[in-house]
Amino acid sequence: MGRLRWLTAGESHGRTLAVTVEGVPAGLALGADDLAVDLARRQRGYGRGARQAIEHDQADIASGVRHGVTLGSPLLLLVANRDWDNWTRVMQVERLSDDEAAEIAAAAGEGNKRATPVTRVRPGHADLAGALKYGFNDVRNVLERASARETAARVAAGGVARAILRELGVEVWSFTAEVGGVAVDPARATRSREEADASPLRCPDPDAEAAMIARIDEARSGGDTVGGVFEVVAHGLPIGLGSYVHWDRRLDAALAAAVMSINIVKGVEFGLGFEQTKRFGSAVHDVIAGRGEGGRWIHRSNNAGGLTGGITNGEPLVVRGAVKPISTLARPLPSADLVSGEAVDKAHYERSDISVVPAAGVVGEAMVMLTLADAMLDKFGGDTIADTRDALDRYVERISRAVDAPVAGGRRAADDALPAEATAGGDEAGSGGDD
Ligand code: EPS
Repeated sequence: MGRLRWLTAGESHGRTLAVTVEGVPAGLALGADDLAVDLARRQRGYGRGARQAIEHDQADIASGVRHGVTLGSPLLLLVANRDWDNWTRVMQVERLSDDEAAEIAAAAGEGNKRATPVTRVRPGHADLAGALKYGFNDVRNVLERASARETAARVAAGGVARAILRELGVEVWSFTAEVGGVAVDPARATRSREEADASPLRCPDPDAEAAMIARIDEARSGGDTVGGVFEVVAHGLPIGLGSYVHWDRRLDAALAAAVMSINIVKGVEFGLGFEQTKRFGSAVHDVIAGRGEGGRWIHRSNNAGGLTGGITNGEPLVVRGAVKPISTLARPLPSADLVSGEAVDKAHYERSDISVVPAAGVVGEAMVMLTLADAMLDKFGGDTIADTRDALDRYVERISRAVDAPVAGGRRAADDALPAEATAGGDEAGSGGDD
């Protein structure tokens, strides 16, 4: 794969986040409004912190689009950090003059947390390993980039992937499946996709959601944080994305890596996931019902989560991400000081979220969409989105047709249409070799 490539840049409190996306087909309708929807969804969710009240994330499309249509050239998307206004000196790009350094030192002396170097590393964060690895004595240099703020840039790029996938008939969404051990009961998941998306935790089960909110409140009152599970679902994928022929072409592996790369994710499952280890094979594998309407192949269940042998199998893709509790706690854990190496009572704390499972689900969608769009372009090409669509349509038509019956002896039915002398000559050459 690697047809759709993208890279983010930006610090949490720097001037802007940025992402460049390369490999987007020409001819795709795209505007900032298309990207705004997911950016806003990422900011919502019960349990989010004070930062989200400051930010109103929007992607400025700086290149790759003209008159509302992609050019096939790289896109550059900029998501400004509004909070930058409060950090201009501390996060300044230019070398500090003596006066500017003195200004920061004076602010730190007066107890300004922003101006004070961070040395009390947070358990569970990248702080300690990151500072040692890159040779920093101020953990700010680590946490600015390790922060999940960077996922806003991923979601902006994910919006581009969503626009590509929509043109190809694929829809991707997600919901909160679990918070703090409280899980959605599928029998009580009465909300429509739209209703769930608009609810405080983006959850389809109202009763479970109330219990999840209680868990978040419990964490908040204890100065604590709480994790959970999100589920991403994709409909409309054709059979045949990814491949079984080599490890780095297996789509499940690519999707797992993409979801696992989200800052807070500690595990990934497809379909029935780890549950299948507890069952016999007969209670796991999806029985193939045969070819249905329009030649579409149907399975009787979807325990595999839409992928078999590293290839999409025509059923909905179902990916779950396990979200750990955020590592910045209002009642900090004991830790150690990076500079002195001594134990300290409390790790660093500025502000944080209590729970981010709904937001992580939106980031999960983005990572899944970027991976799926790449797989689509890999299989169907993509100088223009119309070419991609045409190739997809031709392929879907082919796989919906009846498969030629195999002929005994390995001969293909088509061989029989060859002129008699061609087949006879081949046979003679073969027997000559044996003689
Ligand atoms: C985030 C912005 C951050 C945090 C959060 C995610 O803002 P700030 O650090 O200014 O409060 O709210 O970051 C983390 C959870 C983390 O562990 O770094 C965002 O925009 O998503």
